[in-house]
Amino acid sequence: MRCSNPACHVGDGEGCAVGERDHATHCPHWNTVSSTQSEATAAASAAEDAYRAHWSGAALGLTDLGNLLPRGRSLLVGALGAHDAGKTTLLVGTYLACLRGHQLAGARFAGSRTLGAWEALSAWLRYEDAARAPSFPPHTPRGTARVPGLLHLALRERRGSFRDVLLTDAPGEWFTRWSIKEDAPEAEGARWVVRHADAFMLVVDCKRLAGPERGQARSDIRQIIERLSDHVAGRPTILVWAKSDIAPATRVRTSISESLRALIPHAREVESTAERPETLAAAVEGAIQAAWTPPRSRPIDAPVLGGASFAAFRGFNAQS
Ligand SMILES: Nc1nc2c(ncn2[C@@H]2O[C@H](COP(=O)(O)OP(=O)(O)OP(=O)(O)O)[C@@H](O)[C@H]2O)c(=O)[nH]1
Ligand SMILES: [Mg+2]
Repeated sequence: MRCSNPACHVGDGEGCAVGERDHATHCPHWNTVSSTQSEATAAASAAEDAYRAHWSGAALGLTDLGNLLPRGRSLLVGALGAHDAGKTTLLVGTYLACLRGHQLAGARFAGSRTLGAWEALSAWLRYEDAARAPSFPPHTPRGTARVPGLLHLALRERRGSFRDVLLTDAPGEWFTRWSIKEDAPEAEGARWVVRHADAFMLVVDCKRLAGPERGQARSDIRQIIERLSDHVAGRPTILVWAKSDIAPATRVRTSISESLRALIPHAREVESTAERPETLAAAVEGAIQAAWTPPRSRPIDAPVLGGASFAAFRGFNAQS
């Protein structure tokens, strides 16, 4: 049985979206369902006196954002890059740094609605026993979703300012497709990220740039930079040289940096490697820091309206 509120998944075993412990009796949305059904659920939930949160801990989708975003300022960091570039590794490294008490952009970890998703990813990196050695998380599945899975970190600064930070964990194939053909149906998720992100991390795979496919890798990266430059419109951008433990040839790196400077001049460059986990969090931190305070709007130019006394009172009259 489902609740009449489309953003509520109480019927799937989660908590009530508006926070009612006994949703069957008190929630106005649930009460719109037939009364015999609600009596049956009321009896069932009376036996279960525990409070359940109205989120599952899995990566967030669009309906979850409707519940989360009204509570305060949020910022969306889009992680762009080809398949296998190292996007998910960057995100997991950031979560693990938060668990160790690391601050991001001067703010402390203050919770997450996607703990289940974070833990599912970071379980791959943890040492359990000798029979199962730690490994990198698996490839992000392409699936059929139209928007990426969003991982959530709530961060609170010492002075009290608070942000819900959403990090996109999208499959690299979306961005490669988008860079080749912007309006391709398979690139819908990439278009969503680029439209909504407050800051971008463009993740570049140093290992691929140093390997036999370096020619193709270089032209793929240039294509993504070029496509992003059409949409970036001044939003903070960080190019992350991921897997920097394997250095590409200097001329390959220089040519990519030159393309970046020509097309997205305000972009910054940082390096990260899983061999030094603190560099993973530092790269993500750079993007969060840059987007923490939204850009100020441009000052309004008050027009000079002539000699009308009302306009003079408003301070618009240059002659008075
Ligand atoms: N040498 C080296 N290899 C790395 C590093 N980080 C990730 N890798 C390797 O790169 C692979 C891909 O990393 P992911 O983080 O899953 O890449 P992704 O960009 O999320 O890939 P998709 O989900 O397929 O788009 C991992 O399985 C590792 O084998 C690093 O810092 N150094
Ligand atoms: Mg991934």
